[in-house]
Amino acid sequence: MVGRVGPDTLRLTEAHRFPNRPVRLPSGLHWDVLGLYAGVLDGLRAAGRLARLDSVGIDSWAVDHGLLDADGALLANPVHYRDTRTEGVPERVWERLPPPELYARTGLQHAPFNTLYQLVAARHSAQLRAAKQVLLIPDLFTYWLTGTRGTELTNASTTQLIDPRTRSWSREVADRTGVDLGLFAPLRLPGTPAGSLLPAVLEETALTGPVPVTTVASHDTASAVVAVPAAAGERFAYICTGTWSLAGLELDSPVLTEASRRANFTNELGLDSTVRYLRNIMGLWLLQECLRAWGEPDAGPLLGAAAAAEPLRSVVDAGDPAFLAPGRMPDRIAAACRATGQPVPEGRAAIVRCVLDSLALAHHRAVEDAQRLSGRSVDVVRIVGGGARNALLCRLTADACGLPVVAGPAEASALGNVLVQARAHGGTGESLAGLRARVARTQPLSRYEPGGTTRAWRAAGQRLGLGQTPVAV
Ligand code: LRH
Repeated sequence: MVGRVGPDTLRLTEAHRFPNRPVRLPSGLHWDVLGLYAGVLDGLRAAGRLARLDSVGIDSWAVDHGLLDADGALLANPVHYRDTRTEGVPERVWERLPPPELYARTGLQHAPFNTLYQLVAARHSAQLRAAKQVLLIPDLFTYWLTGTRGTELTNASTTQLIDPRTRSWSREVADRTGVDLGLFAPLRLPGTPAGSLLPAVLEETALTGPVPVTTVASHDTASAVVAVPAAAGERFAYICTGTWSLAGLELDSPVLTEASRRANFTNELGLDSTVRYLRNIMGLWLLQECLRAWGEPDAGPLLGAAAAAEPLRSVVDAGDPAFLAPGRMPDRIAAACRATGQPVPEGRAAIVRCVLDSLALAHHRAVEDAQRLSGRSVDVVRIVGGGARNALLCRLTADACGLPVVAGPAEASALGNVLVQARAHGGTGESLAGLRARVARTQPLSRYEPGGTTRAWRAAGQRLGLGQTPVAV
């Protein structure tokens, strides 16, 4: 994406888009990280044809990482967080550090894919033994582009090795779980320089140097939250919808209570001392995997048919890790409906409706729980990310939450990314509220008023036994 940021402009132009196709090897599910890097180089080349680049910034999904050897070479293709190698690992970690203490120290949700569990799972592997450095995915790309190594803070906060109170590594957690913090490169803050494109990169991309690379909020969700177009002082919840739905509040300090742990809320770090207090919900992954199972039909007509389908006939728990791994999604949804004594959705439109109703229900529960657990109430729900384009999902979320939903921008991560770069280079020291005001002034937004009552949604939650806050380990 090429971003143009001026006093009254904030514009993205898509320079290049490429697929991100995980590859299953006998050894597990991997990212094709060289293929992705080739896509980044193609993107830079295409971007250079559109504009002179003042800065480059990289964000990606969280938790995953590459291992480098003593020469700085990548030891293997990074493992995908949807791989099953961490099965049974959290239980081993908890023998040394019980879940309540782990949460009190890191504030991180329990997810089997947290970097901590991945590193413990790999403990006896030849690769980890040979590794001299762990670089999170955006930091790995930054390293290849610039030759410099760092660990960006917002993404580091998803490792389960950061203390959200000190916004620094938790030596205690690392020592007690046997993780070597020396493997991580020094922490870097969004907005700080990360070097400039190497001569070989300039040559490969036909760019003219120097091109600075700027550390952004490199966790895609952190960048997306930067671009939530809330007004200063507004009481808002946000839902970043894409492959995942990340639903919660922006706070200025973490909530580390036992109730919060049991509700599986996470305290990830955001720009400028903020905390992203949120819950991970399976998100549009459920729909993407159904479409994949059906041979990738056009989603438009299916969503149209889903809008006309019977509402709330069957719902599934969109927070259930049973939906994490790829494959056979329509069958797994049918099985979940059967297991909860609900009708199995028949036909594609009914399945899509079940997915969207289930997501809206999970959004409602997350927004409600976040308010209760943090003691902060909200007047509006802001939906950003790809799901902001899904009118049915936005309308259902407004209905389920009983609150107005303001949807947009869809490309929130890219906007948050370029805004942090622009602030760093403009030297204006603009506040987060100021960055958001730019988004609000320049990006088209849609508003959805809630319809009906939230009673039907509560009843649907009860069908899943979700009347109460779910209890995580
Ligand atoms: C979304 C995301 C999310 C993480 C998950 C692994 O892309 O970064 O915030 O929990 O990927």
